[in-house]
Formats: sequence, C-alpha cells, structure tokens
Amino acid sequence: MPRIETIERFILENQPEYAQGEFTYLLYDIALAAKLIAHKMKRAGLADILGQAGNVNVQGEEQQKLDIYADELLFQLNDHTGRLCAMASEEREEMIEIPEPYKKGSYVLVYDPLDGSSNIDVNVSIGTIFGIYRCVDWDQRGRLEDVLQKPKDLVAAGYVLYGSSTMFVYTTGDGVHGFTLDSDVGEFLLSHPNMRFPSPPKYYSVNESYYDEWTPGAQSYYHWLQGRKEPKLSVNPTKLSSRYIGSLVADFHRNLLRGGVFAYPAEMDKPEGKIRLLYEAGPLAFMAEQAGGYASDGKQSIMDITPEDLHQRVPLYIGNRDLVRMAEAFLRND
Ligand code: AFP
Repeated sequence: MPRIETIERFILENQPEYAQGEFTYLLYDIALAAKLIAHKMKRAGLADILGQAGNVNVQGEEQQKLDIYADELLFQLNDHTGRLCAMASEEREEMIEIPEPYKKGSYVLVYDPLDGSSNIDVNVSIGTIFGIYRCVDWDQRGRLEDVLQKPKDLVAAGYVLYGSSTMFVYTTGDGVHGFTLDSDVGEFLLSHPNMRFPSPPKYYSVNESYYDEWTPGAQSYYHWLQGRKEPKLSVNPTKLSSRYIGSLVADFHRNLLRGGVFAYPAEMDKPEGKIRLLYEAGPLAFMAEQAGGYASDGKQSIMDITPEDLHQRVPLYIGNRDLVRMAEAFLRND
C-alpha cells in the first residue's frame, strides 16, 4: 500500500528546529481555513455565494461575498490563538492588532484571503496567499514594523489554489511541497513533494492588453518571450506558449508545474505596477526561490524590497530564473 502522508503529519515531521508547536499549529490553522473556504465554495454553489456583499439571498439572508468570508475566517481562526503578534490582510486598510484579552504570540501573518476577485463570479480558479514572519520585537504587541518586513525575512509562505481540485502548497525554507485535498475524507494529502520549476519552460503569462502602456524594455521582453523575428532583438528570442488566467495563484501554480514566467510590468503612468508586495509578490517570491526560480520587480529581487506601506504595489516578473533574469536585462536600459 502506498504511504499516505497527511499535511499534519508532514508539517510535524518537517518542522524547522525553531518551531515549538506555535508555528506548527499556525500552519494547521491556515490549512483548516483552506478546507473551510473550499467547502464553502463547493457547498454553497453559485447561487448562494456569488454576487455582491449586501445582496439578499432566497432565504432572506444577507449574502456575504466569498472574499469577505475568507478574510473573516482567516482572522477569526487566528486572532485568539496566542501565536501571532499582528496580522495584515489585503482586504483591510489597516494592520490587524491582536485584541487585548488574547495572548500575544511570536509570529506575524500576512494574507490575501481570495486573490483573483474578478474570477470569483465566473467560476474560474482563485487562491489564498499567505506569508509568516517572526515579530521583530518579541516583547512588544504587534506594531507596523513587524508587518513591514522584507520577503527575505519570511519564515514560511504558501498558497491555496481552489481549482479543479483544492491544493495547499507551502514552504518553510526547505523546498516547496504541495498537498491535494481529498474532499471525501477532508484531508490534504502530499501529492507534489519538492516542487521545482521544470526546464525548459513552456509558458509566459501576461495581460497583453496593457502592451501600449509598457516601457520599451517590457515590450521588447514580451517580443522575446513570443519568439518574434521582428523587431530584431539583441538576443535570440525564445518561444513560449501563452497562458493567462488573471488569478496570480493559478498562473503561478501552472508555471511552477510546467515552467514559465508570469509578468505584470510597470506601466508608463503606473510605475508601481499592480501586484501587492506584502500579500502577493513577497510570499510567492519566497516560494519561487525555494523552487529554484526567481522573482524581480525588473530591477532587483523582490526578496530585498522593504515594504514602506501595507498596500504597496510592485511590478512583478516571477518564474524560471533564466526567464526572469532576461526580463531584468531587457529592462536595464529603460
Ligand atoms: P483582483 O484580486 O483585484 O482581481 O486582482 C488579482 C491580481 O492582483 C492577480 O491575482 C492577477 O494576476 C492580476 O491581479 C490580474 O490583473 P489584470 O486583471 O489587470 O490582468
């Protein structure tokens, strides 16, 4: 009989030396939130959960939009456990403090509860992204500086993909491991140990409708990815196939399995790009490096950028290392 490895068992057997239960249980709680969100999506069906928050359903109850549900759930599962000193969510303006009656813990949780919101209402894959830092000062209750840390300082990061199956993929700095939810038994089972970007890569993922807004360097890089013969480039073009979902988790996951690059370039009048550093680019950059890849804003590693603001945005190039390095080369002269 093949060995069955549940996520609980895997986390326990592979916990980093410094983890003394607190960290391990924090990961469990996120995996639990993932199961509950996946269950809610499946059970409620389209009629009940889609649509705007505030709509009234057939039972006369006010509907809660799925991204708000996911945000509340992650908050509620983590505010009282004594494992965190602060949280920050893409859905909330301000940093989340751990309410006073509850014990303060040593970790910080940052999360995007449901990424790819434009895909929620049309039944296309979406995801949850999270990152875990250590508190800067373990004696203090959470402060902004605990949250505004470089992705390089992450101790764990991961995502949940709600697709044709639900997957939980995470790293604690010792490789990237993927688990698939067996919904009959309600367990995440190890299905993708040690995930690495394969080479040669297959795909590029970019929303080319913004082409006219990109800098010349980004446009040339795009031509290079497409393998165009004209205009002539200083380096021989590669030739990748195009795939774009518009849910970063889904695009990243596919490229992690097949090899490729996701790009969301800066635009002439939006130099900061769109992707959020703290909740999207940072955690995925940490995962990419653990999977042998790389993430850049076009000039420097995402891992080295210190966020100055909770909702700071960055241009993003992420995937196979060589493809991202080539983006930096094209953007050098912009
Ligand atoms: P939303 O959650 O606001 O839909 O944004 C999702 C996202 O940040 C990321 O998941 C996608 O890759 C990217 O935006 C898609 O943006 P475009 O719709 O501009 O291509």
